[in-house]
Amino acid sequence: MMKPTILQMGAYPDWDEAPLNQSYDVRRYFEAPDKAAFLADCGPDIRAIATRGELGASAEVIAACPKLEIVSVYGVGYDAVDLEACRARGVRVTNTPDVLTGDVADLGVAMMLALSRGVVGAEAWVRSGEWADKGNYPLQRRVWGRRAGILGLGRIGFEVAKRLQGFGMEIAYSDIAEKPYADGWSFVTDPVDLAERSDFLFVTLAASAGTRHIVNRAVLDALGPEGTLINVSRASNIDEAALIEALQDKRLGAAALDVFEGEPSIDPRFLALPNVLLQPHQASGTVETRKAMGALVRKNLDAHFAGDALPTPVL
Ligand code: 8YV
Repeated sequence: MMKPTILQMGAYPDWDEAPLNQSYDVRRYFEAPDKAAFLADCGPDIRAIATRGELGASAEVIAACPKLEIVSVYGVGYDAVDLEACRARGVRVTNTPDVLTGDVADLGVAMMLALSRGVVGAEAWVRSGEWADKGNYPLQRRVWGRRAGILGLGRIGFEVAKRLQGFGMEIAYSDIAEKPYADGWSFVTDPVDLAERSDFLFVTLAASAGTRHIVNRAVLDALGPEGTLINVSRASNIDEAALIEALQDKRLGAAALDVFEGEPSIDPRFLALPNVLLQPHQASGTVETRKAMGALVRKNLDAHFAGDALPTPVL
């Protein structure tokens, strides 16, 4: 039987490349020097797109693949997939929820601890010899017992909150509705109110057109000069220009960010800020989780081509 032809939007680890190539005739979009010519050549044969959360599949790519049946996303976020274009054509979409939840929550909490306790700067203090030359590292800020706000109490927000409970933190959250599983955590409807009552504001919302810049100047000002913003969701949830200004003006205390507009190129103004912790979109980046994500991408593709129910459908 002929292998279905699939379009691969970005690189995967070797342990995913091998089985993918075994089952499918894989066309590597990300390696093509001339993307338009590449699509014009192989687009008519493509039956599936295998992509990554941040790469998605644009309306243009989808339109270039008239026989497209399914888009399988390596990631829980599918905001970069043009869902309208898929819906209009009856193209199925899948993602990789659940398998990455714990790791994303872990990194969010690690970022809070690292930033608040100055872990990165303190390590540099030891290595540079400043400890011996200048004495003790400047005092930092406590985490345990302080106030946390969770913007978006979905799977990831819930796991963050559970972890923060272990630090004896006071927890509040915002979401479209009160969650029955948020036992003992305060529900706050307005993100500005949530920020006002938070020392650490975690952004754990699934991104969509409706959540774009939900963290705006008003939210940042409510979080204030003693507050810290932590984003492990998508850059589009935050007004990045307003964030940079608030950090520069010290109207906002600090920010720990795993995602950026236009990543992997980031706004160079971030690099000049002392009050930020910058991460290279690596919240789901453990061997264990990435193996589970790759397996789920293939399970969805395999189920589709076998005519079985999709394990984790979005559309
Ligand atoms: C990945 C992600 O970093 O789950 C998501 O939505 O963005 C990530 O887990 C990404 O898809 C890997 O490239």
